[in-house]
Amino acid sequence: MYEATATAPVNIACIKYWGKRDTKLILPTNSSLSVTLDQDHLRSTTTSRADESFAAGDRLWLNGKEETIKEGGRLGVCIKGLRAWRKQVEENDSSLPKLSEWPLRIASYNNFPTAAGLASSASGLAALVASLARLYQLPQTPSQLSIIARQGSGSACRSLFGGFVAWREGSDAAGSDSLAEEVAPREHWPEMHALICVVSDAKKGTSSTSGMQRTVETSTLLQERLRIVPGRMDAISKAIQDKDFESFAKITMVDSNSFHSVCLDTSPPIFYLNDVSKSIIAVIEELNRSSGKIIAAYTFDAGPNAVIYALEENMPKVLGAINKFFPTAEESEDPFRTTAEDLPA
Ligand code: 2P0
Repeated sequence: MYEATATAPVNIACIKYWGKRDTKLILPTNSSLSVTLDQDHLRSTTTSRADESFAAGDRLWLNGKEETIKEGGRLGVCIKGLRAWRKQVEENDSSLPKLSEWPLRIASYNNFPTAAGLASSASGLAALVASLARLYQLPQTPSQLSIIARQGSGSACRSLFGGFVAWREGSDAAGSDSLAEEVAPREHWPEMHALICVVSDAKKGTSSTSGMQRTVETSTLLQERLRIVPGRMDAISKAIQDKDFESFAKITMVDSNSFHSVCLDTSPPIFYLNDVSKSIIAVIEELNRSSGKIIAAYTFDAGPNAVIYALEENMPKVLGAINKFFPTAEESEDPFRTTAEDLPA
């Protein structure tokens, strides 16, 4: 029996992926850029085993519950792609065991609620691809593996790298250049911290996959977004290189708002933000105004939960504001008793 385990963290996009130009190959309508969170908090861990004596057919468990691996489905495509690479490696070296011919057993765990708008598909698929690549001892680089992970879930390709990561939309119809690349490693800007505010851990209403397809089909505003995003990709990459927090934050917030605007411009409209999310926006805008400079950036994905980026030195101030206005249930029966207007100048 051969076995390998890999972990992959969640990534949170600053420039959002929203829309596919090819739904089968998962090719995006625009490039995106994200920050991969540290391993110790939100992550998926996947163990893959190959054994000649396993009954025929691959099987997979997600958080202890068996999931069907459909032929041609997203998981099936990832497994097939990695197996094909292993087969090539075996053909070049006949001394290797024929792992590509053996059935697989795969178990994956998240250390956070699945489908709570916390990008579980990204870390899950990235951990799956990383564990199989390790099991099969593939020589591929993380960028090459990201091409496979992308076909499991678009945002998963970015979780194969730590730090600041770009997913290039690419121009090839087959998707060979639609891959993830490191913009800067975590160590380049270790002062960058992320605060996750779980507004709701309920499963989200409109899935990203169906929501973004509806946006592509019905939103005219999306065309304007697609015109603007390339400039934002360049500007935020430069902000990261220069460790220019204010520029990074401005672009992150405006792109989150642009993404939620195209959701609203979709027919029927998609609402991911709730009243608490909108109050968090107000608190952060007011915190930045009263600080005389931008010290925090909010961003929201396909759900109401906020992620707030801030430099380590400013995180106590951000936490203070969030805790004041959004005390946890134990601290207050009425989380709405104060408003952004009450924030001290
Ligand atoms: C992102 N999201 O860039 C954006 C922002 C959600 C909002 O990537 O259909 O789960 O599997 O490719 O990757 C969520 O989309 O969609 C996503 P599929 P995915 O993080």
